[in-house]
Amino acid sequence: MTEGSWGRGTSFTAALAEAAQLTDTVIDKLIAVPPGLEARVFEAMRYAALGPGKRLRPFLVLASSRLFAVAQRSALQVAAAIELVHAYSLVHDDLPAMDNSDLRRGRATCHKAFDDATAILAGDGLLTLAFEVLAHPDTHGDPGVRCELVASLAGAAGSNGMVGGQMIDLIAEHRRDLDIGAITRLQRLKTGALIAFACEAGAILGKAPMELRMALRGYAHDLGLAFQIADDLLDVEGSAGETGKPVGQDAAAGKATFVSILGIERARSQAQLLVSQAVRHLDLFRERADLLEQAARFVVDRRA
Ligand code: GRG
Repeated sequence: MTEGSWGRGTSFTAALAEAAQLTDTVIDKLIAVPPGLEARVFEAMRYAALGPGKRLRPFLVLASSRLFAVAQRSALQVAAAIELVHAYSLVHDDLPAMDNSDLRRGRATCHKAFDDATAILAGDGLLTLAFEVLAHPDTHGDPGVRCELVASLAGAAGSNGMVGGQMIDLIAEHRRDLDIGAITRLQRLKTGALIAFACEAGAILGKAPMELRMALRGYAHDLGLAFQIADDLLDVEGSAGETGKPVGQDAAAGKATFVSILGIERARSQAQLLVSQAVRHLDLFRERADLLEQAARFVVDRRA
């Protein structure tokens, strides 16, 4: 990014906190509660999008934008858009028809705080708002770039990405015979695709050469899988106090995960291997990618 306080030596923790604060300021303005009866859905959207959370995807958008000197205003619009899509996915994932969870981010899930129908509408509102944001001239002066952002996020979030991954996940709940290849594909779609969009967003905004965009895609691929293995490990080793959501659910449901297939130790070393691989993809950017390197290490060391 061209502005902001991420100078040389900024720690990942400070950068993540700043990304969260800047993105929340944008989202706060985007979801203003109107006076009419429809106010309830806006309140539910705010509850979902502005609740506690790491804002890792916005951070990745800002960090990749920094590599290509993208204007901060542009990067923040995309950071907000991806967080809106992420928030929608969590709201719908928690619904009784899906994971049926009461707890998310250490507090009541959206459908528990409001009701099922409002939560469905809030998810729909968040998803569609994300594309409105990307299509807005504030996001980039070049309509070609805006179109590419819209198409890329739609690809990552839709049935060839997150929605497809969620479908496989729902089917997988009743199948214990999924092998490591099938689980890897499921997770690449369900969580990896959105993470990949976040990492490539800076290259799209900065009209970067394909070689650099591919390097970020490689990084994102390994990062996404490492993130998911860490999530599976937290489900086994973490506590609801740390993660803010119920733990032990995968094992209780007899679901095939990286941990159920590989075991704890091999899953942990596989995650570390993926982090090393992810970092190697950043070689082309040298020290300019230091925050992305720290992010890869954070993803496997996190406790929430
Ligand atoms: C409903 C279409 C649809 C998709 C849902 C993302 C997802 C697909 C489900 C969430 C379930 C889950 C626990 C997935 C594992 C990885 C993941 C996305 C964890 C939550 O992301 P974090 O850790 O959450 O970035 P915070 O709260 O920090 O934003």
